[in-house]
Amino acid sequence: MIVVHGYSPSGNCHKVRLLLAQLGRPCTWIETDSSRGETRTPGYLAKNPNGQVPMLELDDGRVLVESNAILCFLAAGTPLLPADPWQHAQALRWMFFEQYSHEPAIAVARFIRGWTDVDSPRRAELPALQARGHRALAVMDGHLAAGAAWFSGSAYGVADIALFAYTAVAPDGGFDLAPYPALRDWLARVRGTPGFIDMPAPAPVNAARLAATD
Ligand SMILES: N[C@@H](CCC(=O)N[C@@H](CS)C(=O)NCC(=O)O)C(=O)O
Repeated sequence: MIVVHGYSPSGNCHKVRLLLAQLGRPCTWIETDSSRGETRTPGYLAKNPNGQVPMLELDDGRVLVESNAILCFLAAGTPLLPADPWQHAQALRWMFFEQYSHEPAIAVARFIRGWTDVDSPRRAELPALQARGHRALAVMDGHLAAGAAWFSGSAYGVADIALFAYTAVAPDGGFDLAPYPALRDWLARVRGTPGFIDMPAPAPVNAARLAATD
């Protein structure tokens, strides 16, 4: 059976869990708390020298890292990864956008608010991250407001899963989604797709920090 090393409250890891659930594929989930250094042990680094989750391990010992590469691998040959080259490229376009323009701002703002001390110097990064994250959210909202229903080409798929992960929890990073009605409608559409599962809640200590106002 497929093994996923993942940290449950991580959006990057939840992408993999959500896709597997929607494909109806069971997995063995090995909880690996990246916030406690569990991805930096010698044993883990031997498999993934980049020291991050998620990491997929196949029965034959092959290992795949990078959440969006994992999504493409698992969804290959299914309707969740378009076969048509143009539609396929649209999905990739949004997955690259997610990793460069979206996740580094929105996920990092959420991490700083929920996983660092309230007096951490990293909190000074929040205004710039929030400005960058709002630019990404506005780009997404504009795509949807122009008439697109999804980000994975013409149907729901891997790019929607990739973008959903941290957009759904963007309020944790201090992002108000009220100015983005098309984005909020899309979040609801994703939640309505067959087999959808929500991301597990963070530990109480992290949830309490996320709930506090800055
Ligand atoms: N580009 C990577 C990012 C993965 C990532 O940032 N993982 C975080 C958890 S969300 C992690 O493992 N951080 C631990 C570390 O970097 O030490 C992906 O999409 O898989």
